[in-house]
Amino acid sequence: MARKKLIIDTDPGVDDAYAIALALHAFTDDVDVLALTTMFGNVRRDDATTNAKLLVDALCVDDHSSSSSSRAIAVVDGAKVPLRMMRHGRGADAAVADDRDVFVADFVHGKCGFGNVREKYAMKYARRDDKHSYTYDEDVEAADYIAAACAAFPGEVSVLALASLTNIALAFRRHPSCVRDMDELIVLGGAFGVNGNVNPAAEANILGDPEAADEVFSAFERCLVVGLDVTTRLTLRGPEIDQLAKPRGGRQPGVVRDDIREFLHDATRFYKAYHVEVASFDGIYMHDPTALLLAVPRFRNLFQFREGAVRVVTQGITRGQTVLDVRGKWPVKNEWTGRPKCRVALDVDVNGASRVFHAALALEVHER
Ligand SMILES: [Ca+2]
Repeated sequence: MARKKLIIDTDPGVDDAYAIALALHAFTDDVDVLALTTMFGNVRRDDATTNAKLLVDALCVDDHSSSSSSRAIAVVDGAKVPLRMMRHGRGADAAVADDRDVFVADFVHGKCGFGNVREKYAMKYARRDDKHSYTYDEDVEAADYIAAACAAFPGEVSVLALASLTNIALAFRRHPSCVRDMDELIVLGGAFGVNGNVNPAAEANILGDPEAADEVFSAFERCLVVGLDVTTRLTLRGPEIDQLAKPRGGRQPGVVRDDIREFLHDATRFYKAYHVEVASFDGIYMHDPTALLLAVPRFRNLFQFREGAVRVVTQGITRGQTVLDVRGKWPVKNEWTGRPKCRVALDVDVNGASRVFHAALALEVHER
């Protein structure tokens, strides 16, 4: 089967780094990563871009077989602020806006987004010859890149959205044909039958830009969504994270390289400490990697879906809440009527998905 062309829209971020490492080292037979498009979220947009460049250089270092692609991966700047902070409807200022007031989750991921170890690994993976594994053009913006890539291969390019949906909403606003040209949109976000992770109502990615999320869910037909109902059930525990520091030796297909496992181990320390402190949980949730599993067709049977229109609350105390219409039929028309149906993952084969993660990260398996 042909590899799925994938753009990863991301705010790296420790769990973004896991997902991108898996995409570029472990699932290379399944996905062909065209680009990392960046945006605010776990960190400010400029840090997100710096981190995306570091990830591509680290993951695709001189071993071309480990890269998912024979061509360079594009790193593309996206939105610095959510839609409501932009002065223009089509977000002409999206990539240059003043982002001093944007909320970022640096208390979860460390100031740099990689648990305060970015500088160490930036030095390790620095390219002295200035030959990078990524391409970067400061004049190209994520929303336009996404639309152009989808137009170049109509029906073939999917987007894995690991952050807020600002870039996607702008792509649809500026380039309406993108709604037709994009293959699938896989969204990490929302909480359907459980509390949020920022407050009882809202999950972080959706709360980062509720207006964008509601626009995207209301516009696009081929949307797969996975939120906290599922992602909080897939974890790496302390002892499993410790194993990442132990080299497994050699470069095996389908497995993340040892030096990257070591990087993930180091970057996770700060992120794990947050989970220990806030949730008394010695481990981390595999939010972003779970969304990547959903993007890979052979892993889709690990999930159980419900289908229905999704709306996002944009006002009041439940701002950012995601509400899925599983009933579909109502006696009178409502705000969900006639909207596209998303496929929302609400349950997961925990052992099956954990086995996939363990194998890809070369961890010894302990059945739960
Ligand atoms: Ca993310």
